Amino acid sequence: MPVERPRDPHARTRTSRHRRWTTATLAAALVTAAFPSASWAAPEPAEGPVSVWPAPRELTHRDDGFPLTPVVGLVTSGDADAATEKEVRRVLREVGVRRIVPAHDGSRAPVTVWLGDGDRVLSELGVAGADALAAEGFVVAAGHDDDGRGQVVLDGVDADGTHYATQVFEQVVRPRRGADWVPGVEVRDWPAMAYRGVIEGFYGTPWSHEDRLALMDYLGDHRMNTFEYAPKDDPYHRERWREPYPEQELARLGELVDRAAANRVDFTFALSPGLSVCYSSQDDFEAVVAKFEALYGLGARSFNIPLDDIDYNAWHCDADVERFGTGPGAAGRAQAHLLNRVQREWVEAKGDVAPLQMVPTEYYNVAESPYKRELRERMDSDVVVMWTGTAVVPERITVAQAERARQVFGHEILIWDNYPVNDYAAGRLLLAPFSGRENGLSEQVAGIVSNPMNQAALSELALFSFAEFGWNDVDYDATESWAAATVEFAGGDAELAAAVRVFADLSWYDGTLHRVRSPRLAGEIDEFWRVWRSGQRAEARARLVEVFDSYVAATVELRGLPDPRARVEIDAWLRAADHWLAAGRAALDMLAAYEADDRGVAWEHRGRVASLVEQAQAVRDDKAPHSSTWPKIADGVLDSFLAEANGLVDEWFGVGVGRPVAEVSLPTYQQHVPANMVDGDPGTYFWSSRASRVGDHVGVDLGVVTEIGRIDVLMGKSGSPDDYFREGVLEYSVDGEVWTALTTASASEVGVAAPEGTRARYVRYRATADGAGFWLVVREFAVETPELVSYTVEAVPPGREGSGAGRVVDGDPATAYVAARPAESGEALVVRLSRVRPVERVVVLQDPGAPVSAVVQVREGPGEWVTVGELSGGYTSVDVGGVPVGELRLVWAGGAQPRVHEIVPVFGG
Ligand code: LTM
Repeated sequence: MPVERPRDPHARTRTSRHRRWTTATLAAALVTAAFPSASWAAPEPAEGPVSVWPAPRELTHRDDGFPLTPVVGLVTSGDADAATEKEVRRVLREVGVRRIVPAHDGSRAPVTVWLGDGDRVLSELGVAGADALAAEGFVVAAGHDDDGRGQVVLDGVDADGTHYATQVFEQVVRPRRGADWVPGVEVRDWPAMAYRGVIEGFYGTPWSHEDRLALMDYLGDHRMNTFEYAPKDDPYHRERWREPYPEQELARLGELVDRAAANRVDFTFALSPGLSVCYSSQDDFEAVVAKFEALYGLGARSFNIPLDDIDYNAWHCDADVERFGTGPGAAGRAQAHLLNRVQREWVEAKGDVAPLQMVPTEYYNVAESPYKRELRERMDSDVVVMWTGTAVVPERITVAQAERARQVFGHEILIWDNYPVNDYAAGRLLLAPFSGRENGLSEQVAGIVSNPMNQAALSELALFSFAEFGWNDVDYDATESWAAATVEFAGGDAELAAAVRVFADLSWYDGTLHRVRSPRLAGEIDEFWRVWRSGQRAEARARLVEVFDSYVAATVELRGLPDPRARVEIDAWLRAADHWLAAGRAALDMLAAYEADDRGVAWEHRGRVASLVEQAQAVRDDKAPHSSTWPKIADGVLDSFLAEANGLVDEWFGVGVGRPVAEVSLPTYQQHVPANMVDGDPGTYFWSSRASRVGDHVGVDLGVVTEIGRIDVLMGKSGSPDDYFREGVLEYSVDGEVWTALTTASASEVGVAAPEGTRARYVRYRATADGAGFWLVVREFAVETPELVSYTVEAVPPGREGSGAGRVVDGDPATAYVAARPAESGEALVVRLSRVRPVERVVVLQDPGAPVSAVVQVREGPGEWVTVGELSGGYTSVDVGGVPVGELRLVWAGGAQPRVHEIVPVFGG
């Protein structure tokens, strides 16, 4: 019979703890009980392929399935422990079996379950037993014996294997009217990796006790056998490692150890002494052992000493310098010394403790080094080394890299996979497929554990795939596994699962495994602009409305996720998504008004866009580090769409024309956008989100070719004084293609006067050396442009703090002058131009929700003001008639508090 690899991501899912059809099955079983012989004549159920996860290596469908009868025989053997027998009894009861008859070598019951062995029946079924399989392997066989009786064999190579066979049996049995059905099936399966599971090893808010308890069940349900307790922000794990756990916390750890054991999960206790340890100290050795002893007393039998994220050039006692010397090689010797003592004097002495694990300080590469050589040559060969790949969060981990890791560390390798951990990506949920791990890694490594997100329940989406990869990395398919994971995550609800996949697109990018931003939405937005530019604007808008609505529908669905913890964890992201998507819809309304040539309505929608973005950016999750910023939703895609739509209408309003626009080649860190470089305020700044490299540049586009004078580039800031280009060249260009150097520099502040008569449209400062790992801050990129008009503003009442009068001429309608108090009649806001120019119109953009009355006046210079119009509503355009203007003002009628976003003189001539 052919070997199949069944995948049906939309199949009903259930776990041993979430079984949901007991009553119906029991009723069906009762009917069968009344007519026992009828059961054999029962028709075949409508069968699809059997769905088992993690996906088995070998699954063969047979045609000799049978219904479960109310009385079932149970034969147990040495490869089954009491817990598994209890489990199989629970499963049988839940599928409607009323009486389980113990038997030694078979029973006369119409159906018999053989737990742990069943060689005779296996040979009747023509199925090979589990004996030759790897540890934890198992065989599940169901079919008719020679007498036509139903036989189920759950044959593990060991007790764990038999337990897993029981889990598979529960997944295989399918509910059916009348009696649950056992399909004829043969499953042979075994794990590829010995360690499969999770390391809670992140920074930020640690998981709650309830999260950890739930995780133990999740691991057990998914054939994962490892939980490593290593939360960076548990003080007793790292900062205060020498101190014993307070009684209450120890009691909780005890509960975790117990729950892990009940799920066949090895609870690995990790202690990180590297911030302060004296490697040669007897006291510190004893402190490590004392901490381990406390956990051993609770039942833990697996231990780890992570030495990641420490400065291995710094010693914490003179004795270490004397004994080991200095430098990374010395660190390797020192660490090997302490670990060997723990392994040999404690682990081995105990006799029932798993080999010690450790995380080397150089955990993120495979380069040969004095440090690794010392570990390789001196550390006890039993110690298992954790390794994250060739980066802290590598996009890919290949078999060749893992092989190299094994060679260079000289020890068994356990992958600490920094996915889906999000402590380095504040505001991001990592919901995309677990990808980039090469099939066949199990040839080189002993296991893989996931470092998950601060959000425990949402991490299960990725953990599902870790379970599959650890069990059978050879056949693993990231996209398929992700689809199956969403179905389980959605409690088997296919629509909800689809919504999870839709929503995940908004939370796709992590900069590491997933470097593309919101691929579906990005594609739709590209298509929108293509169709828009082709002139089919209404069609383009209609399609994008549908797309936004599909995401909105997904957020509504996700509020119904079955796990209440997941609902709480995702809430901030759903709220943020609602605001961003509403902003997207508002932008489309704004573009509709643009099409209809209605500036007033467009301005109202422009205001809605800004306010929705503000609301989105005000949302906070409560877990560190995510509480420090807003939840990221399609950032770089949806916000770029809004910026492009805003830019289009702003230009139409006349805003920003003839003003410098900041241009940068580096990505932006949080809200420190490039526009901050050209806002005239050195208190705001552009900040890159990565280190600068040769070829990176920052600069301005002046919009027109014009005369340029002095140029000042102010980089770095207090707190980040090193965030500047180490070496660079300041250059200008007329066309953006051919550049002329003005000066080179290597300081954080660069200033130079362009030779008289220099004309340019573009000015930039380009890095000619790497930034030595430092990011880039640019407080101001100022270019004197004597031919262009600049503005000064004076306002009575003055602006509120952070909303000064300068905002009315900053070229950004999203910002506003907000008067500190209501204006009195006759008070005014005055805008002075650096040069007198003929003005055709003055556009005033006020808060459309609270427009204030004022008259608009202009004059060329000192002398009489001429009234040219009045403010009316949010958007006002007043004809000036092309007269020369040096100043203009708004004279308030009084009584209300002005909020003016922009004042735009539209020049003639
Ligand atoms: O990856 C390791 C070995 N150590 C730390 C983790 O604690 C942290 O969660 C990840 C992700 O930020 N990076 C690390 O370097």
